[in-house]
Amino acid sequence: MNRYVEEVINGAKAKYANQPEFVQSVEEVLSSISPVVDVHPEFEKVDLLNRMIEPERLFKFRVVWTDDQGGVHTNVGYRCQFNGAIGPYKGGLRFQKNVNESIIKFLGFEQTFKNALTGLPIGGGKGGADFDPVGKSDAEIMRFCQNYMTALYRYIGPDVDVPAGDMGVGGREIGYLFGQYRRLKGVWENGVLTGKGLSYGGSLIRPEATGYGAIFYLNEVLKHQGDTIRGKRIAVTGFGNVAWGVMKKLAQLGAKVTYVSGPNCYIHDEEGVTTDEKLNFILDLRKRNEIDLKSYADKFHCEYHANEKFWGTSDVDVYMPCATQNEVGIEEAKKIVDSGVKYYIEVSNMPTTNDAIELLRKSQLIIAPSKAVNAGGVGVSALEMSQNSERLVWTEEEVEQRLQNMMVNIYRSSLEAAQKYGLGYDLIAGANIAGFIKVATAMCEQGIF
Ligand code: 2IT
Repeated sequence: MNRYVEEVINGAKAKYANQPEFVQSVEEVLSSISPVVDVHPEFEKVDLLNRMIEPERLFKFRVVWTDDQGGVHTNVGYRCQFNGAIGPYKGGLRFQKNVNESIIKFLGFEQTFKNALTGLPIGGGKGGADFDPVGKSDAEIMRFCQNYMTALYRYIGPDVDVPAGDMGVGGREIGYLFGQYRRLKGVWENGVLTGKGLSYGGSLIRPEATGYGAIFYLNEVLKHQGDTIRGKRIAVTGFGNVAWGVMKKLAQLGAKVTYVSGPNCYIHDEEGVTTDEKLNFILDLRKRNEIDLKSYADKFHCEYHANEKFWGTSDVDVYMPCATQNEVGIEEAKKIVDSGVKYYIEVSNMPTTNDAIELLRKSQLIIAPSKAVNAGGVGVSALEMSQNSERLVWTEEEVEQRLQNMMVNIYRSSLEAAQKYGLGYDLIAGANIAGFIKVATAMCEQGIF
């Protein structure tokens, strides 16, 4: 590995030893851009890598809210403006009880390269709170969102920083956040948030975008192998917004999701999650913050396995983790390799630990990285910003066509970057390199700061 790269990784490990997810993402990205740094010694002269792993700004604030019984609760809110070299900071908000600085920073770091890959002018950001939405009433969610926005509104804006949803933040939460921003500012700054409702500036296809984009990307991978999507069986983890989009697009293309897992169970539905009735059932589970799939298995008469994961099953063609970070560690990776399944397509942000990725890479598997595969979500967010700026609304066909072109371009630019550095069909390194070069170039041209 390049000496400067190694020094920066070791420095991050020492300095941020208490931020394991962040250090993991730094090591993953920097180690794969090592061949680029080899041929660009000028990066070290301007200490580009240490600048790149340090967020431009990180807000941490108190969010206090009152529950329906009058009890008072104090949470910690975050917004990380990681890198603004190529556009306003852009990235979602995650409301989940395990949220901390390490998780927000890893997501912001990943987002920086992902956003660069979309080809659109958006910088990297991420935020959230250690607020647990599970079991909260609608009124409690609204009050939490309002108080979160009251703390944050001065520091964001359509040309400054544009949050969106992530885990625990969907259309309902974005509505409350937007309402509070508008109330406080007294201006129609429609593009301050994305993932909005259609009645007040949201984009068609934004809810579906991450999942649809992932399938458009998978389609390119399959084409490269002389394969097609029709008839494919897919195993997904998670049944949130992303997995739902994956299921819906697969059904349209004559393929199907046959395995779905939750945190403590999985179902095996050989007929696939393909009908509107099943897809709506999944949507409804998510709305209710349900974490079990027993009700799905009962209603649609399929296999249900409590306290088990499906890794290792061989009667699928593609594994697509769509749940959360580090869901695939070394044990899961061994089972995936042994299963003989050919494709491992990451969808959720950093679903695989670094040692697991290393193991998967040594096998015959074809692997695609989440920062490319899931970029359609933020990509359509950027299209929502465009529509808000021109105060126009694009048709479903127009947005979907742009999304599809974007995913094909992301796939191609990743592949070209890998080939340029002699790495062959390495979609992981290719995505990191293509995103890195764009951000690095913009930073270098803008001077030292
Ligand atoms: O991880 C992600 O890319 C998102 N949660 C979407 C971010 C966005 O700004 O739409």
